[in-house]
Amino acid sequence: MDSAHSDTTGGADQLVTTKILVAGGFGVGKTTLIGAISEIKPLQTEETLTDRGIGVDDVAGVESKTTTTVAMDFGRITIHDKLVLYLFGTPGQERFWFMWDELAFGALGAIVMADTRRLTNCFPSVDYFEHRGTPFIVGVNCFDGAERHNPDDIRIALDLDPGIPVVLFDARDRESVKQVLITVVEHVLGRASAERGRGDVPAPTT
Ligand SMILES: Nc1nc2c(ncn2[C@@H]2O[C@H](COP(=O)(O)OP(=O)(O)OP(=O)(O)O)[C@@H](O)[C@H]2O)c(=O)[nH]1
Ligand SMILES: [Mg+2]
Repeated sequence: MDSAHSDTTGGADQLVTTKILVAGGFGVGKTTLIGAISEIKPLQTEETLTDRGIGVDDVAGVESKTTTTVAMDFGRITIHDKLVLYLFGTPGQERFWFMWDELAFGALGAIVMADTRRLTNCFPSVDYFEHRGTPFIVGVNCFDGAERHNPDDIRIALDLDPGIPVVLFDARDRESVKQVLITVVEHVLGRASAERGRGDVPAPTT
């Protein structure tokens, strides 16, 4: 696992900073999530969707969407006085996927966002993190009017490992997003401690 940009090796009193990626298909709500939770004005790289995207950009389900992320989103959230998360949102459209490697560098964990109306759109993100070995969770953004599904059914539909958390949430709601972030941090820590237990990675030095 690549952790060059995250510091989780500090002692109990040290501030730990962690980079978390927010990924998922076009229009699933990545920019919305970071905007809802960031304590700083989020960096956004939105460009207007124009007629040239007709036939290329699938806006089904998010017809009111007028802009798209062309590079990245960035935000920051202090979970508690010892833990700060830096959030990096990926661009959802396939023509910008070449940027994912750069954005993923140093990330300790990821949230793959899904929309049950367009579930297959999150497959490339799931594949990407599985191949990279980056711990990830799936956050199902519950759009108004979208059918609700049980997280276990979604896990089966996505063919996920049983240990990967699947949570339902609302990307516009700060408290709901905070729960998702806590879930991803706990998942990252749980996986790191399981790997240490197997002797795959050394215990952190204090
Ligand atoms: N009803 C509802 N609308 C949402 C929700 N989350 C996002 N939206 C809307 O859905 C659209 C998509 O949101 P974005 O946050 O731009 O999606 P994105 O994943 O960043 O999109 P790209 O970067 O273009 O891939 C926007 O119009 C949001 O206002 C949600 O939970 N419920
Ligand atoms: Mg976006």
